[in-house]
Amino acid sequence: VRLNQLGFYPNAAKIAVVVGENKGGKFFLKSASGAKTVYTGQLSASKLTELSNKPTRVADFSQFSTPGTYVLEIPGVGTSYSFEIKPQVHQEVAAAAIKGFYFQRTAIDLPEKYAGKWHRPAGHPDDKVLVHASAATAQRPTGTVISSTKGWYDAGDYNKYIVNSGITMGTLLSAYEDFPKYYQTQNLNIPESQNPVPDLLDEALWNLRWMLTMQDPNDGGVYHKLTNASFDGMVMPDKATSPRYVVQKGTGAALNFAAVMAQASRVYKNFSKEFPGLSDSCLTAATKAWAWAQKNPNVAYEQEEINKNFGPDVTTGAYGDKDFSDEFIWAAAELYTTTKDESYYKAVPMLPDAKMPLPSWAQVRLLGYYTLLRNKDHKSAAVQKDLPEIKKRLLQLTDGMASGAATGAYRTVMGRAKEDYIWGSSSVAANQGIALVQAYNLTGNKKYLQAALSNLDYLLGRNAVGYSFVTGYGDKSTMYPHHRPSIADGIAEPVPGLLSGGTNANANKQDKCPGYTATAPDEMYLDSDCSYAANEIAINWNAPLVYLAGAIEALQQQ
Ligand code: 9MR
Repeated sequence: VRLNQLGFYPNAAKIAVVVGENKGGKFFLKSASGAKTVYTGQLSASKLTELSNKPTRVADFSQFSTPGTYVLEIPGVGTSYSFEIKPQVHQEVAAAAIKGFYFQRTAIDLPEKYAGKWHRPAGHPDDKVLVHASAATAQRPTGTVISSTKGWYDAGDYNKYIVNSGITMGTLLSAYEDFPKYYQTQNLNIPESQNPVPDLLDEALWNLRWMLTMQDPNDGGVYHKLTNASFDGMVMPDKATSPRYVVQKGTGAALNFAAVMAQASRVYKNFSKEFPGLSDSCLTAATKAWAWAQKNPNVAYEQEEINKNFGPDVTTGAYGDKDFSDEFIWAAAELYTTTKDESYYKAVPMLPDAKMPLPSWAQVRLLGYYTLLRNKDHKSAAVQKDLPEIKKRLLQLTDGMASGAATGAYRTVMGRAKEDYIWGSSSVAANQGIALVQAYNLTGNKKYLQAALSNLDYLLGRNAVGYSFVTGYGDKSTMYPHHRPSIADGIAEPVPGLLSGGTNANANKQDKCPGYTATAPDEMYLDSDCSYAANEIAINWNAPLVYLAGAIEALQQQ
């Protein structure tokens, strides 16, 4: 019995999916003890979809709305985990997903007071980082020592990548821009919780401060990443002490940086009392990086090429995007929105084709479109002309998602096509959810919100493998993520609030971890720390979870 293992809002859809052969039949919603039946319903006829190799039946008890703790009983199949029906049913997981970033902090002790049993000493101060030969300039020759401290670990590894920080920060800052009231009162129990700034923005600032150090003040260019030469073993952060490098500057890094800094300048301007000068510094940094990218519009980070020419060889994550048309769109949209200077908008083909590609680290076009849609105060005639078209395209995209949810094996938007099950597919589900929330914000049409909720249900257990992909949340959740601290700390439970990359149709071929048994794309998942292609965690996956869970909580009364 597959369902959101946390539960349901009283007035929203409530769906469970029963996997197996049986036809039809009744289901019973019972009080948690099993003593009392509170609702009886009819399972849908079983259905075999192309993607899933198992037939499924649907138990829909949306009509039942009384708060409480319940189980679902399916005769001949079994009983579900117990779950709740209540308001704010995702409040804790929404907060935990942000707290997950606190656990990823470099360069600071995580004391028990904030980190509970996952407390640990600081790792990677990054106050003595070497300029790699690939990044050498006259002012900063090979081996120059720079300080590039703070920031989050990218994922299960200990490196810091500008490109991936881009979409992560953009998504978190957008969560705040879309739902400022919701975040105003949230308390995450982090070191900065006592200041008047929303904890989400305090947490994001930890990474923003690092990003600022990745710009070379001499030319405005931005280093692609701060990294070891090769991945660390499965050890705690403070035990991983090999030399760290900043590597070649690139167009992707410069534009991701420019976009984030321009957005941050806007967001932190409201907190100039707490952070004097920050907003201005961000904007200056953004314009310098933009200028660098104008002069260097096509510098890709090609790791193999770099290793042919420079040493030491760098073999960590590449984030090797080669197409920067979408990064230009995003950076232009942010710079225009913050400065109101139309020349940024006009510098780039903003609607190069009719595509609406779902956001990922390599594809950030929609982040720019979301920003244009959410900021209503447009003086630019060029923007005013394009906006109706952008809105139309977004609604086309999300209409397809919303109608698709009704036909899938698990009645989620996620999994309409095999292509959804890629490396980090959990972020596909979450980013589909964000697109749907954007559509809801534009139209007020609840069908978008319901469809978005179906993907939160997916992430929390209504999926073919029956896992909640969020560590620490759900009866059967990811326990052995490819996440060095979770494995090395000797604590049974993984660090909480982290989103596993999840089901990945090619994971068995990519990480070759023994133990995969799946035959269908929606079942290729293994809860093992060696399955890095299906069970790593990453900041660019957690961020859309933060957005989706927070948005659903903020909008739950709608
Ligand atoms: O998220 C990335 C995914 O899209 C790629 O297919 C994969 C292989 O290149 O890399 C993923 O990113 C990893 C990064 O390179 C290093 N840190 C961990 C990231 C998540 O697995």
